[in-house]
Amino acid sequence: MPKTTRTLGLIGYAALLLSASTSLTEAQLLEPTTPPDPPKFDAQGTPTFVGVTDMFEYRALPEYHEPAWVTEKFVVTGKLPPVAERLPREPLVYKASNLPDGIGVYGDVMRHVIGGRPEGWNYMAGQSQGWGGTDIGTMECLTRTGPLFQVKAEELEPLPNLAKGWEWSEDGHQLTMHLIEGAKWSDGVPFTSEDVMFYWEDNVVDPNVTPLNGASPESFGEGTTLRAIDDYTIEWTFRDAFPKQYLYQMAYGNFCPGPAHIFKPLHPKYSSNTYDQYKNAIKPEYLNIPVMGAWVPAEYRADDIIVMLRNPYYWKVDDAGNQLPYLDEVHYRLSTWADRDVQAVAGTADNSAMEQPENYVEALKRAADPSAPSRLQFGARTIGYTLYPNLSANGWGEPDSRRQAVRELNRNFDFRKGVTSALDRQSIGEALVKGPFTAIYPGGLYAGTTFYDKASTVYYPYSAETAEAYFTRAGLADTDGDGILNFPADQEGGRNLEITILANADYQTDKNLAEAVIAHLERVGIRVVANFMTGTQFNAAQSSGQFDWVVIRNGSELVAVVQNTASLAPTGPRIAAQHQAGPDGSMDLLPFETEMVEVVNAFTATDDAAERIALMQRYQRLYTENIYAIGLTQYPGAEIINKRFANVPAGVPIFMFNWDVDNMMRERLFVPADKQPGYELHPQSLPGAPGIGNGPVS
Ligand code: BQZ
Ligand code: CA
Repeated sequence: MPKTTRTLGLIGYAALLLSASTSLTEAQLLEPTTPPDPPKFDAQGTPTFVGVTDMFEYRALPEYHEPAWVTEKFVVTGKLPPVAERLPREPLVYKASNLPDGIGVYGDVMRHVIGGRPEGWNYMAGQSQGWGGTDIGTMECLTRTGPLFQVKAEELEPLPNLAKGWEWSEDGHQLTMHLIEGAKWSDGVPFTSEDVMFYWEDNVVDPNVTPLNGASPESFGEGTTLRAIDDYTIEWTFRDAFPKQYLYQMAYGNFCPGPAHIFKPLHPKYSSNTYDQYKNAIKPEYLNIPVMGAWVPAEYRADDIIVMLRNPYYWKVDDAGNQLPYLDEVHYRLSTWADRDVQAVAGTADNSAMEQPENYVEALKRAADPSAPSRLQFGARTIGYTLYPNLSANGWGEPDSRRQAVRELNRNFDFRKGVTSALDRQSIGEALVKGPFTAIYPGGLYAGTTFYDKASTVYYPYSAETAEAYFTRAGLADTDGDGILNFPADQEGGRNLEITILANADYQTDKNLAEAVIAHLERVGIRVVANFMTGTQFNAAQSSGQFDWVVIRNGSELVAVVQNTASLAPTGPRIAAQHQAGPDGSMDLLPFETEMVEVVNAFTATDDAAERIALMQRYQRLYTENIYAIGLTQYPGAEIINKRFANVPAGVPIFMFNWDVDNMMRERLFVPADKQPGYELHPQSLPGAPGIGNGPVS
C-alpha cells in the first residue's frame, strides 16, 4: 500500500476503530450472566455419616480411669481428688463405635504451628490467643458444630456440649437449656450458669465489650434475652417462634463462656478498671488460666511456643470410662502460617489446614512420597476470598474526607459494576496456583454448597471496556489526562481518585490477591494503594471500619449458611464485615441491603425447608446482582495430619461449620503406644506443677 494511502489508511483505520470502539463499547458492554461452572475437583476422603446419638451421650459410668501417673503423682499425694470426683455427674461419653480406631491409649502430643500471636487470655473481651486452634482448644461453648461435617443431613442440628440438652416452649419463643452438671474449670472451680450469664450480660450485651469473633446481641436475634433459672438451667426468650438457627450461634465463635471467677472481678462493672484494663489484664504470661477445654496453657515463651498440658478436670470420657484427652500435651509453635504447611508436610509439626494455594504444588509433591510423615487430603472448595467495599456513609470508623468520598463511590452501583467487571478472576486464580483448584467466584454463597443456586447467581464477566464504561457512567473521568481517573469535580477538589485496599499481611495469599486487584484496577485507570497489616492490627482495623476496601477470607456463613447466619447481611449495628452503624448507632443501608437483612431474618425465623431454599436463592440474587461485595476466588483446602495419629475422622474438612482443629475432635485422637516418639516437653506433668512455665502471674 503506497505510503500516503497507508498513513491515511492507518489514521482512518484507527479513527474507525476509535469510533467503532466507542459505539462498540456501548454495544460491547458485556451483560451480567451466570458464572462458569467450577472445574471438576473431587474431594479426597468422604466422611462416614452418622446420627448425633451415634457419636456420644451424657451418662454416669460405673468407673473411671486416668493416666497412671496422674493417680501416683497427684491423687495419691492428695494434690487432686480422685478422677470420679473431678468429673460431672454425667460426663459427655464418646461411643467407641464412633471412634474410627476405637478406645485410645494415653500419651504423646499434637504439635501445631501458628502464624498469630497471643495477646492474652481474655477471649470474651476480644483478645486473640493467636488462632490456629489455641482458642478453639481451650474454649468450650454451649453447643458444638465443628463435627457436624459427619452428621447425616436429615439429623443436622448443633451438637450438645456445655448445654447437654434443651427444649422449646409450646409457642417456640422460649428455649430452656440444661447445662452439664458438676463439671469444673481446670482449676477445680465449678462451671455454672454464672459463667454463662457473665459472658452474656457483661461481654456480649455490654456495648463496651466485643468478644473475639465479634458476637453482639443481634447475633442471637433482635430483642433476644437470656436469664438463669438456677445453677444449671438457662432460658432464652426470642422474638420469633422456634428460631432454631440460633443454636448454631451458640457454638464456637459466638458463645464460649470464660471463667467468671477470674474475669468478673476485673470487669469495670465490678471494679475500678477501665474497659481497656479489663480487656488486657490477663497477659499471655499468666499461666494455668482456668479453661473448660482439654488442655491448659502451662508455658509461654514469646515468639517461640505455647505449651498446653492436659486438663485434669476435663468433663469428657470414652465409654470405657477413660477421662479424655488421650494426648497429654498440645504445642503451638509461634511461627508463620506458611511455615505451618511446610512443617506439617516435613513432619516437624503434626497438623495444618493448608489454605494458601501458593504452597499446594510443593506440599503435594512432598506428601506423595510413600515415606512422607503426614497424610494430605484435599476437601471441597470451602475457602474463598471476597473484596468488601466499605458501604458505610454514616461515620463508621471516623473517615476523613477522602475516605468519605470513596465510600460514596462504593455506594454507587455503576462504580461497583466497574470494579467487578475490571477483575479477571480466571487469571487471579491461576496466579495463586495452576491446575483445577481455583474457581471464578462472583461472591455470595459458594458453588458446591447446600444452598447454592447457579441460576440465582449473577456474574459480571471480565471486560476492561465494560468496566471503563461503568466508571464513565459513575461520573469518573481522567480530567487531567494522566491516565488515572479523578474524583468528581465536587469531591476532593477533583484530584486523582485514590483507594486503599486493606489486607492481612500474615498470609501470602491475602497479599497476592490484593496485589492482583491493584493491578487489574490500574489497567482501567483506578489507582488502588496497598494497606497491609499483620493479623491483630488487620482484624482491629477491619472491625472498626478503618478501610476503603478490604480483602477477607470468608467465614462459615457463606459455606454452611446455617452457621453464623446473622453475618450474611448487616442484620445488626456491629455485624457485617463492611457495613456497621455510625457513632449515632444508625445504619444507612442501601435498599438492596435492607432486603438482604429481611431475607436473612426470614430464613432464621422459619424451618420450612422449601421456604429456606427460596429465601437463599433470593439472598444470592440480591447479593450478586447488586454487588453487595466482590467475590475473587474459591478453592479447596487440604487437611494435613501426621500419620501416627489414630481416631482421625474420615474426610475431615479444613473448614466447614468450623476449622479442622474443632472438626477432628482432638480430645479423641491418640497415638498407639508403640508409635509414641516422646515429643512431650513436660512428661507426666499437669498445669501449675512446680517448674513448669513461668508460673501463674497474678
Ligand atoms: C485456622 C484458624 C483457626 C480468623 C484465623 C486467622 C484470623 C482470623 C481466622 C486457619 C487461622 C488459620 O485463621 O489461618 O487455618 O487454623 O486460624 O481459628 O486468619 O486472623 O481473624 O477468623 O479463623
Ligand atoms: Ca487523572
